[in-house]
Amino acid sequence: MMLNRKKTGQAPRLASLVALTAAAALALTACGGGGGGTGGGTSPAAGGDQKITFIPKQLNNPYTDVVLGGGKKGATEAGFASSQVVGPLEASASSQVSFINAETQAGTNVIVIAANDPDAVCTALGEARSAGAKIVAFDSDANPDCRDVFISQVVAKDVALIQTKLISEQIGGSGEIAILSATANATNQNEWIKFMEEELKSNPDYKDIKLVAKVYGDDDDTKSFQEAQGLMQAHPNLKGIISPTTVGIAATARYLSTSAYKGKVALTGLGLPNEMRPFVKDGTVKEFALWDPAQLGYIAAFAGKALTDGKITGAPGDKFTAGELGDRTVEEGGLVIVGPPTVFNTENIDKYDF
Ligand code: RAM
Repeated sequence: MMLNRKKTGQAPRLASLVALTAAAALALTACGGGGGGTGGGTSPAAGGDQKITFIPKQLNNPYTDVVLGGGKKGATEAGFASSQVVGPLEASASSQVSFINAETQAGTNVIVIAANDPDAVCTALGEARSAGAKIVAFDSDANPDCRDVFISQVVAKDVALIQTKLISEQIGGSGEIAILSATANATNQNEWIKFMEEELKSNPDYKDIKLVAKVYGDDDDTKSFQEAQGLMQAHPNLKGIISPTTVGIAATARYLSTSAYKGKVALTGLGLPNEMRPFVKDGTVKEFALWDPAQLGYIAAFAGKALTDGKITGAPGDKFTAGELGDRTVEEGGLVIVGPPTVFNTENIDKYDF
């Protein structure tokens, strides 16, 4: 079953997820001032006294809000006594360390983290583990030595291949392209970019496509907008941009939509349907992709529960049940894959509400 909140009204049990997501967003906004902090509050006890804390890359990111909506729902259903969200306001490499340390001090049973840098969080995560915490990485992996499992939204290579295919289709198979990414340290974006570069080099279908620049908007809306503007100035022959981050693609679409490049320079990547809808409808963007972010948080909570209950250790072949999303198996490298990405375009975008 998908956690997709399709507007057609299927999946009634999940109808409340939108509300949960909105609640998480509000809680995060409320705690957003003053350089980050705790957010999300605590959920009512659902048995036991186990605590789970989610540490996203950053709090002020609409994608994060959807992920955490699913996380909160999963934490309650999995039976955690409390769940909370803490984290930095910007996604810099070491910005999560103090939050991890505070969870270690608090005796939190499960820390779920989207690492801003695979190594910068390692010492702190190691200390949390020594104190008894289980570590679930999600969205953006920590160094595998520092966590128990990684809940990966998609097979990394698949999401890279979709983006190269979409850009190739949109620029007619030839011309200059650029990548506008999140932070330069982000584990997830860097892995996708590595696969994209390999594919561009090795697939004969892409022999006439030239990657001329990689720039980083740091998952900051203003910086991403400026980087998009800068790309167009520096590369007047640019035919397309891939932005494998929801923040980057939305900011780039906003820039292109009011520029002379609208409809001429292609833009694809990973975006939230709700943010991208106006740009698909006004012709700035033809097609882009994403998975259902709520599923990521939801499955991470169940994986955390299975770990802290000693039902799994994160070894390949370990199985656990992720509520209504069913059974999941831990793969090689401690990976749990959430599901395939969906491609959104003018035909289907109105069916999705996240
Ligand atoms: C941004 C973040 C996140 C990534 C999505 C696609 O919101 O960088 O980590 O998974 O984009």
